[in-house]
Amino acid sequence: MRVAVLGGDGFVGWPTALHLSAQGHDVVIVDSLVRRQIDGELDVQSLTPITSPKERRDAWKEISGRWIELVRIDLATDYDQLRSWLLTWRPDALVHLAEQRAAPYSMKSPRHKRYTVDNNVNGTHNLLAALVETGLDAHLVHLGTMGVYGYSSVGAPIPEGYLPVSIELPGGRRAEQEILYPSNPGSIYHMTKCLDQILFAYYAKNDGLRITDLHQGIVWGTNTPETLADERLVNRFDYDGDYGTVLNRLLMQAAIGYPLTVHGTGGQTRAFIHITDSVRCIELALGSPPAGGDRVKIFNQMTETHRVRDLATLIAEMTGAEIANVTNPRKEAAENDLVVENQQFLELGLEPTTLSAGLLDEILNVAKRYRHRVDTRHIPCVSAWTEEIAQALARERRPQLKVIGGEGD
Ligand code: USQ
Repeated sequence: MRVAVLGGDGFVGWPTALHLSAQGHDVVIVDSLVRRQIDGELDVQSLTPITSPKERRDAWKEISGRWIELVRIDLATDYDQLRSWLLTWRPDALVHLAEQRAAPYSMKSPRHKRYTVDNNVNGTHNLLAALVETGLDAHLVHLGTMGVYGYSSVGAPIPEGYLPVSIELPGGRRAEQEILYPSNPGSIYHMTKCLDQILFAYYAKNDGLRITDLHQGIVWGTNTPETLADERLVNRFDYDGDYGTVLNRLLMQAAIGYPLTVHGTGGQTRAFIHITDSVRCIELALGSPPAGGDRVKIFNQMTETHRVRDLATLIAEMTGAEIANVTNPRKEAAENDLVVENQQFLELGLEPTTLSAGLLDEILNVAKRYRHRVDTRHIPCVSAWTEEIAQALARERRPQLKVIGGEGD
């Protein structure tokens, strides 16, 4: 299959491009490389030393004999370039990860809010419009988020995208329907993924586009079998307060002797998936496309749920790290339960990689190896959801780095 990975330079995109290439697909990365620019804007770097786009693709060629082309297009702004590239390359499938994916980054300022909406919504819409204009019948697989649902399950499992409802009609009869599960975004970033859902529903209905939306939980881990094949292929590991996600952050903090930053009581329950499973799910979704005219196919891409404080306790027990309950910069439920259906991927053959101590150790080791690259000023999450929270954060004393021994402890 000819597969384009849009956003293929990013945290999920890069291992996805490698995995699909290893499976024998013809892969091209389409990316504006903006994520590397944002590292510059925030003055942070990935914990792991990622190589340049050219060097990592050269290394892959050396190892696998397979070449991955890179096409620099900004989906949100370069519509004509996108359309002519589609007509030239004629992909069978597109994996769309080319969106600004950090909730804290999307909440930093009005500029960041506007950038996230402009980039994500225009990029997605340009892609849909270009598919219709070019008449290509490519399968579009989009990386959505579990966050479109909000995180409360009202005791019932969150279904895979569609909720059956029964509506009372005049005269006492009832109409049965399936509707998109009600959106309940918790940040501007999550809101853009809710808007994407409406765009997809419309284009599938009106133009018969074949679309799959993957509602993914929090990804943990850093390496996949392909990124482990050579140091130059190493994947990103974001640890900073904007792009770092909770489990990887807590492991990095434990590795350097920084108190584990639990927001509030840590009662937030979230869905998780290991990076290897994330990549495997994308492969499975590509192999199981909807037919033209079908409604959008929606999968819940997660394998387990955990409460933040339970993760912190587990890591503290493993490593002796301290836990710091800090002011939560977000406006979110302090405590929630979460039950999620993920039957579709299990039926397609996904064998979940769950959070076993062995794998946590592996990530701890990555973090220990590169701890000299951590800039502790960038660890706290300082992007506040409201002005009131920003003021509370400004009054708070930050956790301090505990001095620990040298390499190898
Ligand atoms: N949290 C802490 N301490 C930290 C960092 C986070 O307690 O040091 C808490 C947050 O307050 C939140 C939870 O951990 O309650 C998850 O935060 P996160 O930064 O790990 O995840 P989130 O912002 O939700 O976003 C991440 C990805 C996003 C993806 C989403 C899936 O960045 O691209 O869509 O996970 S989900 O969370 O299921 O919506």
